[in-house]
Amino acid sequence: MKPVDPVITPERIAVVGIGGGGCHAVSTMAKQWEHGPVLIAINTDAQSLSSNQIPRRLQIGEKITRGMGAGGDMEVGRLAAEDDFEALRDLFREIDLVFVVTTLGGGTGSGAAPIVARAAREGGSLVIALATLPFDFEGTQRAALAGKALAELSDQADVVITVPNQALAATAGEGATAVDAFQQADYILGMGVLALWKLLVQRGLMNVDFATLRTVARCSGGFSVFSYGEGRGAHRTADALESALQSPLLENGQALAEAESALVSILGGPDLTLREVDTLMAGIRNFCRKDIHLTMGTTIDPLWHDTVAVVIVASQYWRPDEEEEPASPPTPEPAPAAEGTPAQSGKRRKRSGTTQGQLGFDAIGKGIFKDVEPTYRNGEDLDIPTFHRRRATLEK
Ligand SMILES: Nc1nc2c(ncn2[C@@H]2O[C@H](COP(=O)(O)OP(=O)(O)OP(=O)(O)O)[C@@H](O)[C@H]2O)c(=O)[nH]1
Ligand SMILES: [Mg+2]
Repeated sequence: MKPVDPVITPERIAVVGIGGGGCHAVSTMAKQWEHGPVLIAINTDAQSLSSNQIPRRLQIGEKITRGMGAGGDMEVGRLAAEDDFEALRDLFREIDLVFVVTTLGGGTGSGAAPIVARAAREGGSLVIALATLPFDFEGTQRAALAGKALAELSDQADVVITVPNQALAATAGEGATAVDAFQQADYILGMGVLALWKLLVQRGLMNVDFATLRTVARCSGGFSVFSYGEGRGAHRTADALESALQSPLLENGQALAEAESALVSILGGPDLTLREVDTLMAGIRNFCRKDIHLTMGTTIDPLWHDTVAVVIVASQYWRPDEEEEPASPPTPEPAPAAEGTPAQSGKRRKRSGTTQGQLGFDAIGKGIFKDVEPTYRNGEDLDIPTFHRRRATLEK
């Protein structure tokens, strides 16, 4: 296969951490890769921001929060971002693709991330958000707040990849300490982002160009999940495949089985063989619906010698007929949205069958699991589609 010239450079990609957890995850990414996208930390909390090692940092909402954080109030986070909307827009002037990384459940990430996504989209960037959801033990209030934020974020970003902290922690293994679990969480978030930007900028067996990523992002509905697996040595392909497919992040494969579309990124060293790529793809296809819209790419990096990694982004929908509405003129100082009403962006897509905050889950049945015995775990019927179960617990 002929390598394709990259069409986007790392300087035109930004990874933005928002709020305490988001900034922490992005500072971990800074250690994971050397020559990558522009990394930016955004927070209301001046102290937390000053201890972050990322060179590009933006404190928002100084007037409202006095640098003290949003105190778990997403309205404060939203107002903080709206107050500094111009500064946010400036961040994205030369940027084509923005990864918004945030940990929902607090005030800053939950309130500010949708506004940051809007600032990026109004500047013409494609916006892919990775948003963690609170641990179960954090309680229903945080879960509800995260659900509200998720609905708003999904209205502003092209794609929102939800990553439940509970599932992230489970990938760290049973005996893992809280510190281990957070480190593992940040590592996996970083690998998810890395696998996507590398596809665009680094030559591989098969590259995905920016136009393709844009199409995938815009057609694959608002809600996506992702998983990561890696392997080393003789059984690297089988190990990577198994851990990606069985990941708690994909509900042990079920989210992929239900997905209408998926993007697969394979990372390997120069020793990666076509047979291995073939094995990985066949293994993934076996898990999917027959009519899935599958996009894949492979990145070769000398640093990945003897190692194979696979990232799967599985999306609930594939809607090739999505129409882009013309962008309305940017609004430098948008009026604050009424409570519970996601702010309007200048560039909206028509989402057939789905309106803001009303997710079209009711029409979904058990899909390919409709004829099998129900499987219960932690009180949940695992044969009800993952996307449905997840969103059903998140109130707007
Ligand atoms: N994966 C991960 N999740 C985190 C981390 N820190 C916090 N969280 C999660 O993120 C949620 C929000 O916490 P923060 O990110 O600290 O909140 P914030 O956005 O800074 O908001 P305020 O502190 O209220 O201004 C929590 O409920 C946790 O579920 C982290 O380092 N990694
Ligand atoms: Mg904070």
